[in-house]
Amino acid sequence: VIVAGLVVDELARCGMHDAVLAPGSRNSPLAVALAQADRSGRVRLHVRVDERSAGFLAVGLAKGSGRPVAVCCTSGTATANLHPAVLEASESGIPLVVLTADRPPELRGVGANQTVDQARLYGPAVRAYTELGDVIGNVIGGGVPAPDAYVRSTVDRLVAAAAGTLTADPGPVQLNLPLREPLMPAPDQPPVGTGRPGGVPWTAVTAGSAEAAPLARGPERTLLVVGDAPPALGARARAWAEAAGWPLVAEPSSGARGGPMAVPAASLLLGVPGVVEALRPERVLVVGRPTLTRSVLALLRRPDVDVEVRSASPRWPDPGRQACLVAIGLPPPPLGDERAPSAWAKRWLAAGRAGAAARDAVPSADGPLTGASVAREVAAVAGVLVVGSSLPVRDLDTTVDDLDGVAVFANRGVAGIDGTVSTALGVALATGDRAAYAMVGDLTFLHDSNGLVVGPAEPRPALCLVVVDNNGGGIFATLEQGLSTTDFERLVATPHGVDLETLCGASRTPYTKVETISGLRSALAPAAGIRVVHAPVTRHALAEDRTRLESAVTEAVRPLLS
Ligand SMILES: Cc1ncc(C[n+]2csc(CCOP(=O)(O)OP(=O)(O)O)c2C)c(N)n1
Ligand SMILES: [Mg+2]
Repeated sequence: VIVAGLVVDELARCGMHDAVLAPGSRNSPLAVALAQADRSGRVRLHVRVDERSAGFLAVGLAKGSGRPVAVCCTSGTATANLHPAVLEASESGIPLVVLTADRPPELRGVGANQTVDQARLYGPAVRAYTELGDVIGNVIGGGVPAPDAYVRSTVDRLVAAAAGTLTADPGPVQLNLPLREPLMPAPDQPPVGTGRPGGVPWTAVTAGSAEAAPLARGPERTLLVVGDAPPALGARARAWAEAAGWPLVAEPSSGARGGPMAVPAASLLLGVPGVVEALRPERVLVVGRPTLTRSVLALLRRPDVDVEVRSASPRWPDPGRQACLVAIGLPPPPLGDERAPSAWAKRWLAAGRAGAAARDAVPSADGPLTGASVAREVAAVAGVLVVGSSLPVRDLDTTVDDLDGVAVFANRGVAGIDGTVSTALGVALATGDRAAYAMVGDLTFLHDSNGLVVGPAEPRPALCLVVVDNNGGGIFATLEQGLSTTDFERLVATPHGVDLETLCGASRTPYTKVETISGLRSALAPAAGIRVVHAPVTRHALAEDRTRLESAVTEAVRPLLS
C-alpha cells in the first residue's frame, strides 16, 4: 500500500482542508498524493518554494480557519527552515502537522546526500513526534500486518495531539517519513488502502464534554485583562465583562476589544503613574496571554492585587508569578444576572475616555503619516487584519479603541518578525470573503519578502499588505538601548535603504506608494489579489512623540484620580 496516499487520505478524513507543500525529491510521493487530493477537491494545496514561508503560510491558514493544516517538506535543511513556524505554533497553540520526508535508516549517518538527523528535530516544541517505519520504496513493508490500520491510526493520533482534542493543548506535531527509492509508484502498485467506509477517520477522537471550571463573579472590583486568545475565548471574555460590568483591557488580537466595557486607551492609561493605586482592582482576571505592553504586564506583577488566570491551554501565562488561581477556558456568563457597571468601573471608563481624548489631540512631530495614523485607517476598512510584531501591533493597540467587526491576528506566540507576510497570506486564504489587510514594519516585510513568491497555479487571496516603512527597527528608538547614536543606527536600528517598489516588481506584486492620509485611504480601497501599499514614515520623532503622548495622557487623567 502506498504510504503517502494513506497519510494524505487520513489527514483529509480528520478534517484537514489546507496543506502546504515545499518541493523536493524525497517528499515527491507526498507531493503526488497531495496533488491528487487537491484535484479531487478534498484538500486545497498551496505550493511554496521557501520552507520558512511555507511553514508560516500554514500557521496563517490554521489561525484563520481554526483547523489543523499540514506542511510538507523534503529532507535536509528544508526541515530546519520549518523550525520558526513550529516554534510560533507551539507558543500560540496552532495545530500544525509537519510532514518531513527522510532518508531510510540505512542512509543515515553515512554521509549520504541531503541527510540530517530529523528525529525529534523540533525538540520540546512539538506535542507529538512519530516516525513511520517499514516503508519500503514508498510502500509500507510486508512485515506490517495491517498497514492501513498502522498508518491511519498514526495520523489520527498525531492530528488529535495537534488539535489538542484530548489534552486541550493544541500545537505542532511532526511525522517523519523515511522513504526508500523508487520514490514514484510502480504502475502495478495496489491503490491506496480503503480506510473506514463513509470517509470517516480510522479512529475518531472526540473530546469529552469537559465544561470550563465555573467562574465566581468574585469581587465587584474586577478588572478583566485579555491578551492574545483564540477568537471564541476572547468573545466569551468580552461577554463576561459586559454581563458583570467589569472594565475590560483587551489586546488587539484578543477578539475582545470593543463594546461598552472596553477601557479606551487602556495601555496608555495603565502607564499613568498612580492610576492603579487610585482605581485599584481587587482582582485582575487574565484571559488568554498578554504580552504586548509593559504597563499591563506591570499590573500583573503587583503583589497587592489577586491575579486569576483563565488560559486557552494548560500552558498558562503568569510571567509575574503572582497568579493565585488558574483554570482553562471560561464558562458562558450567567444569563439573567447582568450587572450595571459599578461607580468604580465607570471611573475606569471615564479615565480611559479622558486619556483617549488627550491622545487624539497630540499631533505627531513626524507629520501626518505615522504608524498610528496608518493603523487608524487600516482598522477602519479591514474585516480581517494581521499585524506585525514590533510597532504595528503596538500602534494599533494605542490608537484604535474599538475593533468590533475586525478579526485581528498576530503571531504573538514568539513575536518574531519572520514569516509575517506568509502568515497574512494564510489568514487571508482561510478567511476568504472578508476584506483582508496586513500592517507590518519594513524589516518584518523584508524578512519574509519571499512570501510574495507565489506560483501561477496557486490559490491567491485578496490581501492588501501595508508596509509602514521607517527604514529600520523603529521600536528600538522607544526602548532603552544604551548605545551611541552612530552605533545605534548600525547595530540596532539597521536601516537598509531597500527599494520596496523594485522588490515588489520582482514578484510582479502591484505596489502603491502613499504620502498622505487621503492617498492612503484611496490605496486601501478593496481590490483583488495580493498588493502592497508602501507608507514611508520617519522615525526621528518616535521617542519624542511617545513622551509627549504619555505626558498628555497623564495630564488629562490625573485630575480624575484624586
Ligand atoms: C525573527 C526575529 N528576529 C529579530 C527580532 C527582534 N526584533 C524585534 S522588533 C525588530 C525590528 C522590527 O522592525 P520593523 O519590522 O521595521 O518594525 P518597526 O520597529 O520599525 O515598527 C527586531 C529586529 C524578532 N522579533 N524576530
Ligand atoms: Mg521599521
